[in-house]
Amino acid sequence: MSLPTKKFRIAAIPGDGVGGEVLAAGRQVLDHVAAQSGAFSFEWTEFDWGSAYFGRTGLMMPADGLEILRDFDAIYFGAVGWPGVPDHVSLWGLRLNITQNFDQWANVRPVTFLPGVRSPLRKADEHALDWVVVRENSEGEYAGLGGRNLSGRGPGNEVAVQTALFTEHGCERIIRFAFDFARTRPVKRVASVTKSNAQQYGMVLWDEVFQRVAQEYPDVDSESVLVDAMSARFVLRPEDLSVVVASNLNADILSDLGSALAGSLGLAPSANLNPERRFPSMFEPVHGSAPDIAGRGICNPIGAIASGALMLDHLGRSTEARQITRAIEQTTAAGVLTPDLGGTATTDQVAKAVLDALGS
Ligand code: GGG
Repeated sequence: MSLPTKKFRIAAIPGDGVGGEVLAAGRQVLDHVAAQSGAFSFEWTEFDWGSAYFGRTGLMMPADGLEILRDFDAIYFGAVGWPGVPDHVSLWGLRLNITQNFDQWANVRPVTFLPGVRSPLRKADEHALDWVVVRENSEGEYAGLGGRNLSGRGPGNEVAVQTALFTEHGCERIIRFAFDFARTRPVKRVASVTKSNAQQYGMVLWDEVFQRVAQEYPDVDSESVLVDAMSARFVLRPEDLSVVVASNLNADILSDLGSALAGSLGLAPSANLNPERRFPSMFEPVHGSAPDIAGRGICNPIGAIASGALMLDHLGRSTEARQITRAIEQTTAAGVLTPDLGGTATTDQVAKAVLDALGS
């Protein structure tokens, strides 16, 4: 007697630009491993939300979009941002609308060093670099607090305020998440990144919470580093990093730097997690919509495919997640690389190489 197949209901939101191209590649790979396993399948529902939808409706997603998404097992997201729609309108209207309202407070961004990919780091070949940026994803500098026209004095004298919000609860949960995550990794070490010498309220609170929580994890090494020093360390002395935890803005910047150092932003996957599982979590490549290459079939699908692996892990299919990771490694090791990595392969050729590596 065969066991019933588990069906995962996934909302796919390609969004803008290359989002559709990379998500199509990722879905092919996910459907392939599901069919291979025979134990589960995906039921995809695609939503055409994004900047074109905005052009038609004045909204990036429908007013009841969150209600629609709420019952899915996960969200697979492409990219957001397109010329003609101000970036803050598209970002807040779609991606941040979802992450904030579904309390996806932990953004996990592995920095993926792959065989066959040339890194600008001098030491990249000498050390098996492996670090993960854990980004606070609900408050900090992206709390959406502030205002414009505060002086009331009109053009030329405008005053704007952008407030960063740090709550003890928000700091503590992401810092605990980082320590718990470090415990699952070969190198049990957490570096906390702030700019608390200059940002003397919120980031000092963050540092204090970090010192307190660190005492509960004597088996995990910990250190506090200023963001400017950490940026230099990413480039000059990255070999002793494991988990790097930082506020919304700092981690956003550091994870882009990390993936550029790993060879390309196109490689970087991410998971926006609601760890309590009250809401669906969202999986997306770190890169944006890349209008300059959209529609040309040459964008790198690896960030999206690897985000699919993170989604599988979240859904309890870690064996298949690892299979995808290995297939990606075989693909880059074989030199099947898109132009951002110095190669000539198309998006489809990379996806096909990953499928071939997975076998039939
Ligand atoms: N797939 C990620 C994406 O579309 N990012 C666009 C962006 O500007 N994101 C800003 C952020 O990560 O907060």
